[in-house]
Amino acid sequence: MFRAALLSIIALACAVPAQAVNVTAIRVTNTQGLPLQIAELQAFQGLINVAPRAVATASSALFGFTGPDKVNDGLTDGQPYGGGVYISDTSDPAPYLLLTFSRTYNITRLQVFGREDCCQNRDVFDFEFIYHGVSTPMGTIDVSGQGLANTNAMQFAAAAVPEPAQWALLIGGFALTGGAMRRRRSAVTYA
Ligand SMILES: [Ca+2]
Repeated sequence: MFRAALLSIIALACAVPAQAVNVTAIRVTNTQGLPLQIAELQAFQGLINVAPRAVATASSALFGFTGPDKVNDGLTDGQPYGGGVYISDTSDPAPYLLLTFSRTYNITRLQVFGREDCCQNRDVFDFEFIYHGVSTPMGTIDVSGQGLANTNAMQFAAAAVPEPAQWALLIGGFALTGGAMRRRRSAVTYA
């Protein structure tokens, strides 16, 4: 019985990853209700920037400027008139940008590059991590006071995403638990 309980605990520990940094999408808004302007958003899993693997969409785009795909094109250039910055439409009442991944990533670091030519007071961003439709506010990255550095970042603790070997252990744990329970029931039946 003790063994079955222990296996159940191991199975649960493997099955419940800390979901705060497990991400299927990232949503960005402007904290002050100002237009959203982003030169580049980087989302790291370990040392790898996985943001370019996402599809970028937005609530609106300012006519004549570049679209949301500029936020994950791998270029940190912050000059909008050179086509380097995504800017939301100035009449958009609640602009947002969404990076949507085709699989789960374990994001450990966000870094955002702001606009360089002007209006850096707008460069304050709120982030939400979305995991299969469930949204978690992750905090703010303030780039507004960074001057020429034009970038700031936020770090997260790595979470355990079950790897294939862990899933095998998990399934094996359930099988053993089930087997132990069946044996126990059998013993009662035939005593
Ligand atoms: Ca860019």
